[in-house]
Amino acid sequence: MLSTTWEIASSFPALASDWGSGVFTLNVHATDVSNNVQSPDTSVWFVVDQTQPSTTISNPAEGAFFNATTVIQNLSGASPNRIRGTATDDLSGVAGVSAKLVRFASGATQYWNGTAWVGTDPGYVLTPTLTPAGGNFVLSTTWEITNPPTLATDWGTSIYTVLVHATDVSSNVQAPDTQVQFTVDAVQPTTTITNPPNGTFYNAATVVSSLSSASPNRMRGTATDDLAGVQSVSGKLTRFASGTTTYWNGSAWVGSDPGYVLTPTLTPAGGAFVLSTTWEIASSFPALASDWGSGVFTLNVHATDMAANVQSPDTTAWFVVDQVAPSTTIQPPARHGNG
Ligand SMILES: [Ca+2]
Ligand SMILES: [Ca+2]
Ligand SMILES: [Ca+2]
Repeated sequence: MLSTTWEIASSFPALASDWGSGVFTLNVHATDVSNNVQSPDTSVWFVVDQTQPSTTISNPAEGAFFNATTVIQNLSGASPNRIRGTATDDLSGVAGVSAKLVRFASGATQYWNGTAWVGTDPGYVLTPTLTPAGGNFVLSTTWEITNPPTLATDWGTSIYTVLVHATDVSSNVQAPDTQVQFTVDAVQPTTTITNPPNGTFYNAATVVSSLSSASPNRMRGTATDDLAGVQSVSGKLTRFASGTTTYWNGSAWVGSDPGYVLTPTLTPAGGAFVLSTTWEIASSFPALASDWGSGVFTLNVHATDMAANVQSPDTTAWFVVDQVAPSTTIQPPARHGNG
């Protein structure tokens, strides 16, 4: 017989656990009826890889906050300012990484399909580029998404989740996905000033009892945010008296603007997703009537949210401190008569 086929029909590794993982070589040779033995052997190599690849997401960080400017700078910019991470495999190599970008807005889940947000899950349509390119025995690579939302208006204001998984050359698919959640907040926080009421007149006693005493008799108000949460409130106190504007620097009135040196305390404390809080200037305020002096005062405050959106313009209240008693004079009665 001059031609035949062969097949290993018994005694092979029967189970995946028999095979294990590794690089295998199969050697065969034939022997003819005259006992000539083929040399060298015919051989093939192949890989059995039973282990999933893995991924990390290095940008954005879990729980990150972005505003309309920083989301573009960090996630929609030139490399490396994109959604990115690493992919690794144990043996056969990283073949590809698949990604999905989801947001939760207005009570609905939406999916980025590469050009728009849609209501139906299009699957893992974001195909990151790999550096180095994936392939046989590429055990470590980085991935980067090149088609995220490109404009701040594309991003909008929402809570987002990036989900990624890698597939290896042996078609093992990572499960579950690696994911991070982050927030894009494009909306400024707001503040109110509840004390002093705008346009209030104080004297030496009432300015101290109303603004420089124990809580709640201090300069105070509220701060609110739409999504990311109130991070801080900043305040400035200005006095106009005798034709001159001066600024409270925390301990004295000075001629050059020191900026927003008053740092109110927040109750509850500011932080992620704290949408409503109250603020109070609890320290470094003018404590005594003599600290206040007399004049027309303006209190400026603004809030900053966790996404670094700064309220603009400030919320302001003006008030008067007048410590001088009015004076009266008695006009002598006019003399009558013909002088
Ligand atoms: Ca593998
Ligand atoms: Ca906000
Ligand atoms: Ca007066």
